Amino acid sequence: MRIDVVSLFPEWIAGLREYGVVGRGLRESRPALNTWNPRDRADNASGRVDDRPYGGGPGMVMDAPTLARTLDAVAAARGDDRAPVILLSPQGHRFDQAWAERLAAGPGFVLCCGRYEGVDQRFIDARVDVQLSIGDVVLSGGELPAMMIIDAVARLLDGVLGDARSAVQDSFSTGLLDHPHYTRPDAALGRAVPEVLLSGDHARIARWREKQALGATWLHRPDLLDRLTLSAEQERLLAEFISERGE
Ligand code: 4FV
Repeated sequence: MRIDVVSLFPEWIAGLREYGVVGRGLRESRPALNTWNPRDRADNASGRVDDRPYGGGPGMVMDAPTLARTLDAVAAARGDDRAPVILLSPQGHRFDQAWAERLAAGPGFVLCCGRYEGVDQRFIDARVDVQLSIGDVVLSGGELPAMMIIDAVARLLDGVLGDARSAVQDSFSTGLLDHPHYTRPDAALGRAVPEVLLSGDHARIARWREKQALGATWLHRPDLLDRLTLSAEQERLLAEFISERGE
């Protein structure tokens, strides 16, 4: 897989290679990461890539021709222009685990990071396939959302996570929030580890974890439960969790 990122701060994006399991994956081209600075294709000596908004108003807008020239260079380098072009913007679809799995299953993609007030609408209309948002918040640029997407996708690729089971058992991959996690020491902050986790009975442990994941989702993200059809066993576990809470 190959990911290309268009950003005025390519070194910031490239910094992903330095950290953690995703950094190691990127160093091993899992996925291959390439960055492109639109300034390199500005049509003026000062490397200007933005201008004042037509119709007036505050701030600046990134111009369409410079971004389009940059995408032309990306397509030439990729040897194909079929990779989806994704603009990070508050107007986009909400990025989630399903999007991460969808993108991880594909040949790769191009991420465009806006800055200033945004990009000229004609670039979006002519060259952007999909807009993605990390949430209803206004950031100063698309770089952080782009890095989130690279991280979420890379960790789904074979060989990136130490133990592939981690990704499978991730929150949201099951549609549920994750169960609680414990590690040594077995007494910490005046609290013990749930006995079942010390039992060595893997069936009981799996059942306890499923119940906790259902319970946590019921407590903190009931909207996720609405999207799921629980099995009879899951319904029983959730009812048990709720009754044990004395609710
Ligand atoms: C954003 C978001 C976001 C808006 C104008 C960049 C900024 C500036 N991107 N999810 N929320 N982008 O706030 O993806 O150009």
